[in-house]
Amino acid sequence: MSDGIRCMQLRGGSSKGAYFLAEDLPADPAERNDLLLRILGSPDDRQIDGLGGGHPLTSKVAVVSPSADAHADVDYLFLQIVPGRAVVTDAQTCGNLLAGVGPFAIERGLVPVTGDTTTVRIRIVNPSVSLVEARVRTPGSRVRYDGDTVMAGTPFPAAPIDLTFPGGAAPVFPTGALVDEFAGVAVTCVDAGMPVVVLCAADLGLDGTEDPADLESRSELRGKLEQVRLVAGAAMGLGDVADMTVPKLSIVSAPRNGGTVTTRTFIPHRVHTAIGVLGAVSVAAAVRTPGTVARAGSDDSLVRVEHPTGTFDVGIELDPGGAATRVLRSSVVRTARKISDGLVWPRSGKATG
Ligand code: NQM
Repeated sequence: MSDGIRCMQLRGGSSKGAYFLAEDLPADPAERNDLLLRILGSPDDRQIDGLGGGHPLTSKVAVVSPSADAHADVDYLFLQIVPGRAVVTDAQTCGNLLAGVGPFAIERGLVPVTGDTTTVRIRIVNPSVSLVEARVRTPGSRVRYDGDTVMAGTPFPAAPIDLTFPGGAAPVFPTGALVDEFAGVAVTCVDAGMPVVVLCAADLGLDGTEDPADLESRSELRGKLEQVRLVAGAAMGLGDVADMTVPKLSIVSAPRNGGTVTTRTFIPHRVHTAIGVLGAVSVAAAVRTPGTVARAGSDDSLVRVEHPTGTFDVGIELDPGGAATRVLRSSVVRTARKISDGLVWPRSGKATG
């Protein structure tokens, strides 16, 4: 592979990633991962020799292919390329990069435009949600990126992309309890598309509105959270999560700006400047279930999740049942924008060599 490789860069929601057709990458996962490490610039922590931006939110890959599933148009495989390490993980999906999958599939000719709005049915290959419908604005037979939708976590308005997730058969509380105590801290473990451990700010001696950089600088707090995460990950059925990017840790407190809840989210070692899409859906499921550490008041299907750079609105309908609660449907609005389309040249050799 000494030639350039076809690649499109898009901002998807409040993240940024490199999008590939599966046919443009090696079929063998080990070979593919090594190539992607070199394209993104890991294991250098600044990723100075690649496309990555030196932060988990800007070191992401989407691999898209036609789907064999009759209910989907395309398959979407998300890969987190870890900055600073030679690690590529498919243990989680990414609802932010998901926002760019519909536009990318249309641009690459995998899905025909069907009018002013084109619905792209996406099968998510990673755990733990499967089918998604993305409604992409396509006036004049082209993907429209410009628009007036303002999305917190992103400084410029763009065209809306509506994402609808059907519910799953599995309950959203994978430990079978609404509250567990791990490493002396009361938590709620929830997975409505993203495994998240929810903790109360007050239980950690926090106010809940701290800056991401402030939280990242507290080594004692980080040590405690990692202790909780390792035990919680095993209890959630994820096995040994030491080298995994899940579960995330969302610290909740009372809303400050008219929303439903305030969050600060470790993903899991850096602090998110906003909150992940499916991470927010998982928090919303906990917020609307009586008995969790995050329970907030009403049963309104709109949950307004405050985060460091604004508020993220999640629509969520639950089939209530305590620890057996299921999600019937959830929805969010995101935006995406094509940044570049062309060829990328990976660093030669082996990623770790
Ligand atoms: O939770 C970051 C992001 C994400 C993931 C992370 C995401 C999601 O904001 O669906 O989008 O939690 O690692 O891109």
